[in-house]
Amino acid sequence: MEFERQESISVEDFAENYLKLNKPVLIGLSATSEWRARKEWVVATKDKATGHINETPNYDALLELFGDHTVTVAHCNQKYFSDQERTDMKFKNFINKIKNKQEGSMTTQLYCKDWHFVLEKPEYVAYTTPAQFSSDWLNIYCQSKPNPDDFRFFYMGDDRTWTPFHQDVYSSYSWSANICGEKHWTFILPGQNHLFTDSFGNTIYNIHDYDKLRYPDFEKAKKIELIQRPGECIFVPSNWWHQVENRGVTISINHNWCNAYNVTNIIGRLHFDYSNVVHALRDIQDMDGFLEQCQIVLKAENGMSHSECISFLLYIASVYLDLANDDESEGEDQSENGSDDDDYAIDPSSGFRPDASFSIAYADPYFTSQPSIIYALSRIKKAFEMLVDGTGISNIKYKPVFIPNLLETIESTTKEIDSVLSRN
Ligand SMILES: O=C(O)CCC(=O)C(=O)O
Ligand SMILES: [Fe+2]
Repeated sequence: MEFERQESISVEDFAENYLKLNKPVLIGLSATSEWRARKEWVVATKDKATGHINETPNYDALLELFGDHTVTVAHCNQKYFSDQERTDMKFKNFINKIKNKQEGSMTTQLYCKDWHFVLEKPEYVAYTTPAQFSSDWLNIYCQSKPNPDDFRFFYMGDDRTWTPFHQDVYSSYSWSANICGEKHWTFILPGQNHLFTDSFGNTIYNIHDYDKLRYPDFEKAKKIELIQRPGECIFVPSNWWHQVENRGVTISINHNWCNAYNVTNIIGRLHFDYSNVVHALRDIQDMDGFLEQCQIVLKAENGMSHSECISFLLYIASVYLDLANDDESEGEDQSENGSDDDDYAIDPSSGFRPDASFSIAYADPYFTSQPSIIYALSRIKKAFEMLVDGTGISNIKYKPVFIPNLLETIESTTKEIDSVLSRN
């Protein structure tokens, strides 16, 4: 299978052909051409050997911007469980290590990853999210929290740094834009997990160097490979396994995100991870508080408990219900800011601040059109159903527990969704 490339693509075509079909695509330079990061973080240099013009990091600009920040750096030659060993260091020390070896042929194998640079320096607007990726429920929700966090990252790695074989957190999508350097991506087509999973559930760490006795059939796996160049942007679909290698010092910006098209995958993954936790803790199944314990372990190992997932969905539901009701009451008297805060079905004890205006400002108009609102609400309803039924949990005897009142709030929110769906 060939990797698809689109020089530029409308939001609607992207939704129809890639979000809906959950297929990867590479978008050409159009998405990033105006970014400050593309203009200020790179310099054009002439390759001594070939005479070609290359884009390399503008170390001085990067040092001035971020030098004193602390970043997490992976040591790509040191395996740590299913990931790489990581340490914290000042960004300036990281840059100096990479810079000072430049004359030699060696690589430091150092890879600065998952750095929340927007949260740390919001006043420096390095980029704008391409419209195709702007229906981003995960980041909208994270930024609405009393202590906002996010899934917006800065990556910078020396030549030959790499990211082990994985699928993305929570079955989210990712988009990743290259600022300089090249990324070599390998995607394994969906439906082949059995080829890279052993009988204990362990998956391959490095697809270019793995134990052929343990994974004898992996060489038969169907894959797609792609080289991503500076300024190009890649869409990584939900649940697709992939590995990435950098060629040349490489900088990228990426988001993990989700929306109406993959929200049910988020629940499927939560239930898969939960089933594994129930299984891992099987020796204490008869203990009091077993189900609560499972939620604590689920949160610690996978980042999200059931209650948090529900709070996330309730928040997003409140945003879309507000949009739907605003639309409905167009022309009627509205409150000053055009929204009606009393309409939120969110549980106040969850501590989340409904702020529909944030999401409206953030998403491309295509994603807030009436058909998109209806589609989103129907997918949220489906996700609630899966949560309540325990769809995908391997041993339904151990249905997950939620914090008190969440079930009732799901019920009342579903009723509100139904009333919107029935009038459309
Ligand atoms: O760029 C990398 O090293 C990894 C990026 C990745 O895995 C992703 O964007 O999903
Ligand atoms: Fe990834």
